[in-house]
Amino acid sequence: MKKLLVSLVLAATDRIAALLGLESGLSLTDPIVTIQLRRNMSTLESLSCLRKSRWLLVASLVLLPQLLFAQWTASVGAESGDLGRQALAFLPNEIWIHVGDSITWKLVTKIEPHTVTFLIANQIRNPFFVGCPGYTPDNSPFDGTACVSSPEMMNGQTFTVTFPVAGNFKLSCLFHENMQGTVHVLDLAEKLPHDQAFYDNQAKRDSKAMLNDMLQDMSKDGHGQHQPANAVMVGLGEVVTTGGGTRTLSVLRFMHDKVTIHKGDTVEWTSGDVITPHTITFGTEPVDVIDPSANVFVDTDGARHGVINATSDSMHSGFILGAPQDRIGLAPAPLGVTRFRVTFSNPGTYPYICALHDGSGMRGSVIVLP
Ligand SMILES: [Cu+2]
Repeated sequence: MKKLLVSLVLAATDRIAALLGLESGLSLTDPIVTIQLRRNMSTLESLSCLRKSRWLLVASLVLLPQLLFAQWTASVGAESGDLGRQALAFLPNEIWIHVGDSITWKLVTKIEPHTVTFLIANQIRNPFFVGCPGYTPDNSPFDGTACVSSPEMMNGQTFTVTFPVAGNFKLSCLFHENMQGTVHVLDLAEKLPHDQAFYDNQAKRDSKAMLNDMLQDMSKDGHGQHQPANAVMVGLGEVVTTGGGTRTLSVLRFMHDKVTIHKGDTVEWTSGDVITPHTITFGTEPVDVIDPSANVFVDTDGARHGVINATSDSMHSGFILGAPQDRIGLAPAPLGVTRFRVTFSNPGTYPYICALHDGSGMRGSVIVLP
């Protein structure tokens, strides 16, 4: 029993000695061994200190950015309860931050998609389905040298961008041309003009103001050539600007959504929006919503026109949209297709939709009396 205990103690001593970097077989009471032990013990202590400080370093690397660099938030888009009014806007659309800060944009619209996109200077703007080309991951840094873009987003989705260098950067939505913002990235030594609470209030106030804006119903003016009773204004749009760029209010509705005419009469739809295209679509929705269906021809004044003979007929206007703005240094913008006409040969009820916005309730009907 005693022998067993001794051998166990010796084995344990060897194990400890090995752990402390001592050769097996040396006595722990040996003076040289004691010195070596002390030295090794202090190495161990400093190792454990180092380990502790390494953890501190790791913790500080994780925590410090959160302490040093601010995380800002902004919202994208706003809409009325019936989804008919869309504020195509970054809210706020101008924000001042420090180098290293990041901004998280949150999409608050249920029906209208947007992107959060930072194009680089002189980059040709792509449609939303092309992106940068492609899309960058969440938390991408933007320093002005490479494009950063979220994919199509809506309904509570978020996208965060960090800003590692100072500068003034333009923010765009690839869906909506007049939906811009500016991010001013200042050096740490510079004072920021506003805090998060300021931007939250501004976003709330501006989205309310945009959605409650009283737009003039242009359809009441008519244009003299056609009966106002047969005229339908297609959407209404208004572009407004702030110091951070433009933004748009779009009303996704047919203004006189029920029109009653007699057989042989023509109904005329006119675009009231310069940013958001719409369609007038009877019957089956086509795969290509941009172009008109084959049974549509063009009047001499440039308006598209079709003849519907039966309630079972399908007809699609293609996009109708106000002409784009001219810019100095560029060729004049084309007139654009702003009108669509349909002549109804027979009585009946003819429901139609906007193929882009029927989900938000953009529908109408034409009642044709004998
Ligand atoms: Cu529409």
